Amino acid sequence: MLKITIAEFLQGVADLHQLPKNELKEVLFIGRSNVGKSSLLNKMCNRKSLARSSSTPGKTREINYYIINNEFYFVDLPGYGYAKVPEQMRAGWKRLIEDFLKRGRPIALGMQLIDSRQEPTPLDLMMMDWLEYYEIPYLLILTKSDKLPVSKLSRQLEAYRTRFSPQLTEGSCRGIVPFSIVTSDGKSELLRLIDAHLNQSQSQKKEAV
Ligand SMILES: Nc1nc2c(ncn2[C@@H]2O[C@H](COP(=O)(O)OP(=O)(O)OP(=O)(O)O)[C@@H](O)[C@H]2O)c(=O)[nH]1
Ligand SMILES: [Mg+2]
Repeated sequence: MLKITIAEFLQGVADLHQLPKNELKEVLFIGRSNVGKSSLLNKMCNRKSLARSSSTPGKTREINYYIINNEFYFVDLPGYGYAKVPEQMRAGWKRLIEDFLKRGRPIALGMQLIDSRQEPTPLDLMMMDWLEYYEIPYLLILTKSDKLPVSKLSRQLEAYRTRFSPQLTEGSCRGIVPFSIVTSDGKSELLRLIDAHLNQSQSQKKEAV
């Protein structure tokens, strides 16, 4: 299983010209503001505040690159869907993410985070459509699983599996994993899945347009 021994913040990217030039594989953290992206990243690295996690939604504005084990990147994408963000900024977010995905970077895995207590938002579904379109393998991660009673969580998981069964069977979705920073639910499974995708060849990936 993957063991994360070194994790360092590399850089924040606001303009895509600043993207790292080397070819290290990338694992993306995607989701709306406050869903738990930075918390998940910290938990995977056993660090308290490597990625700033805050109770002020919408704080992460840049694409934040972390270099892991000097081997691959964790890429924390800016959160979306925060109601108080001005329209202009929302359009900027959309352009940044879409341009980023279009570049055909060596993305080993996308991690699409959704709050386990909620339904996917229209922007979550749009992100999943983009991941499908670019044939980027991804996981749905149901965050904050500690906030649901076990029976409700398993019902929710079943509902997600049913709803997204086309993506799971014919698309790029590689699994649905409940996760919690409180109970560590899902942590070892995620480490295993990240490891597996980092070691998979890129050959089946569609060429970016
Ligand atoms: N109970 C519980 N709280 C969590 C969990 N994961 C995150 N949180 C809390 O949710 C809040 C938001 O977490 P962040 O990790 O900052 O969310 P984010 O997706 O990085 O948000 P932005 O950077 O604004 O896009 C924080 O107060 C976290 O402590 C979890 O598994 N369980
Ligand atoms: Mg964050």
